[in-house]
Amino acid sequence: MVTNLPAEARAKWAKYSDAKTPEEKLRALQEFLSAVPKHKGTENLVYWIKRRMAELREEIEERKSRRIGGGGPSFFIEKEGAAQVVMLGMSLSGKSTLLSRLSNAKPLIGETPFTTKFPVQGMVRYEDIQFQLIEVPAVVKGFSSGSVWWASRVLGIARNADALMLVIDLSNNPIDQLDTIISELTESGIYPYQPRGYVIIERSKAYQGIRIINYGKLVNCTADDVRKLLESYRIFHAVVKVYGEATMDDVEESIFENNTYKPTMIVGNKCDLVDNEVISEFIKHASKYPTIPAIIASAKYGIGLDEIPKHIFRLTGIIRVYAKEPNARSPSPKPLILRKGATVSEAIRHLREELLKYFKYARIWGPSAKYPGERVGLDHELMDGDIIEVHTKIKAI
Ligand SMILES: Nc1nc2c(ncn2[C@@H]2O[C@H](COP(=O)(O)OP(=O)(O)OP(=O)(O)O)[C@@H](O)[C@H]2O)c(=O)[nH]1
Ligand SMILES: [Mg+2]
Repeated sequence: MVTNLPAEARAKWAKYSDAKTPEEKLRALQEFLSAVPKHKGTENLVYWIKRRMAELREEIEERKSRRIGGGGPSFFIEKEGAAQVVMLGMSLSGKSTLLSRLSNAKPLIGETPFTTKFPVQGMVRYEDIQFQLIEVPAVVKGFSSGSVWWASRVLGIARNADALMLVIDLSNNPIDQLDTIISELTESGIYPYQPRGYVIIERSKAYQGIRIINYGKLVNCTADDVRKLLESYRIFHAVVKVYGEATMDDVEESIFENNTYKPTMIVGNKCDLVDNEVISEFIKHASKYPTIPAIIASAKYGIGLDEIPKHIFRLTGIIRVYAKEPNARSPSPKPLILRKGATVSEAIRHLREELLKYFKYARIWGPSAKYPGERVGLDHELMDGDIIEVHTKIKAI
């Protein structure tokens, strides 16, 4: 990007970052835009600001109409279940059919394009947990530049999801469909695969100064350059996490909250309509995106669908941990939902935060325990299927 913004613009950006309501954000962004010089280096930024402003205007409108009109169809969907997965695909690719097969939802299935005009959600069961699966109105070419009125709303939902499912009609130029959807997403700053390098900035007054954590490494810049850049945007308290090989551009992109990575899977649907050659060509092409798993299915005839919930589970990186009271014979049947890498202390935070104060040790049964009932501390890393028993310094709190 390399924007070289003047100090005035950087200060205006700080105002936007501090804004709370969509109205305040819109006003601050308008001011920021007028302070941004227009040249080649700021083209992307200006484009992004305008898109964000359009989204904010829609959000404001939507809130108003919900207040006035009550419960009509809406693009706002509350998260439910262990994770939210959004289905993206061209019209007629079979999203509604797939949703009705995998979940309790009863969406309208049509032979004419653009049958689904508003998001529809359903719950998908996987063993003892449920995922929320959302069908959104179809993706079309030019989505990332707002070619249709629902584009920015759909992209907003995708940006907010835990994972994405790209639904492709194998009987209709599947390779083209896949490449189009992926390029519309990446153009919008939503990466369905891990980008070469990216940076996440977590801002909080609770942090002392700017701390840089290198999971990957900075390229062509130093930690000090990053600190200076952040300070010029009046960011003084933050943790900066660097993944892969990240440049100063990646740091700047992340200041503008531009890019995000979503774990993604592909469903090649309508396999009943094509021969093996089409399928193997599609699979070969999909493997160009190495971190995106692809499965072949027919929603209409129920082929390949059993695999999908397991794939969703893997994508989201969820682990299930079962809490057990000391002396109880069996753990709670309802798992705590945590993410890969979660430790005992995170499990306790989900269970009952105040137990942390009185924590003495925990006992673990299951995949992460060296032996059944292993005694561990707060930093012990948990795994899917573990049982945890928390022991405190004072009894019965
Ligand atoms: N042969 C075959 N037809 C399918 C399959 N899945 C869906 N269809 C048909 O494809 C058409 C479109 O299906 P929908 O599920 O409504 O497609 P959609 O992606 O939700 O479409 P929009 O809501 O318009 O974006 C319908 O006629 C379905 O019966 C499949 O696996 N095989
Ligand atoms: Mg549909």
